[in-house]
Amino acid sequence: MELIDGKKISDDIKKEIAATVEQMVAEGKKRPHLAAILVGHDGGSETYVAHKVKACEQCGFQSTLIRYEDSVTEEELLETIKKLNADETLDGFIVQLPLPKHISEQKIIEAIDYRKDVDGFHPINVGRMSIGLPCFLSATPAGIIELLDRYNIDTKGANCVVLGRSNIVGKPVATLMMQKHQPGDATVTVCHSATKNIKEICAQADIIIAALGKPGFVTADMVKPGAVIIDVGTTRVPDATRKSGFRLRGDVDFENVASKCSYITPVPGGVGPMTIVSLMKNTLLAARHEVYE
Ligand code: L34
Repeated sequence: MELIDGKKISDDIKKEIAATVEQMVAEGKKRPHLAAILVGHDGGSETYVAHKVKACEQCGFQSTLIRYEDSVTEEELLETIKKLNADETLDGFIVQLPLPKHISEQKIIEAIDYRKDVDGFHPINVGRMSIGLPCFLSATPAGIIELLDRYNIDTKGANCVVLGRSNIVGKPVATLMMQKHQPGDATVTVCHSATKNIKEICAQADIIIAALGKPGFVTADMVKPGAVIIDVGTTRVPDATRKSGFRLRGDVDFENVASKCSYITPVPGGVGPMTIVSLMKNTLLAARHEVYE
């Protein structure tokens, strides 16, 4: 079994990006600039956005964090998005999800100018991705593809089972895994809460991408010997032995699955850091106008 080291790969990529940025600055160009809108104080969102701000620093980007309380109205957010769309100093921005129930996430996503949508959540980017056109790829799926690529994992013709059908991970990663080139070219099955025989389907898989948010869901009996396991879950579970009071658990029963597979991503240190670095890659692409005018 080989551990897929997302932390190391993401550090390598950040260095590559930083070198490119210094070259841009030496040529008199401005530093890439990313803004993030964070609503409320969800522990996970606070951590992820803090990681994004820190990654901007490491890449030599300018960053702006805009915070609102949970009580912010949809109108206020839409107004801010309008300003960010028009702000020429800004290359891209994101609105960290989830949002409070009284705000329509879809309405917010669709208000973002797709040329600044470095999350790749706008229907134009999603649609372009699904037919293989240049676009901003959403960060978690792009990070997973990058890991498979950097570890030279052969995906052509592989049976790939995706667990979960969310718009931000399950659906797009399934789309990318079936695209007609490496990494991709896989036979993809998407399983979700209504799937029958989920254990049997997983047991046939050469690659399992688990993105359901159910800690320890993928158990050893569901894993074919030699399979590749990508664990997207990062659920906070109570842990009295930790200072924070919780620890992170993936969707895979790592202790029992690890010895059975060929490659596995740890939690933390697997897909999470790749999500952050994929956002940095998109921001660089936006600053260099490499996807859209
Ligand atoms: N708009 N909302 C928007 N864009 C995104 O790309 C996200 N996502 C998901 C949730 N909402 C979003 C993230 O940023 C998930 N996500 C994310 C980002 C980073 C990490 C995990 C999820 C991450 O860094 N995980 C670390 C551990 C972090 C910790 O200590 O809690 C890891 O090593 O897995």
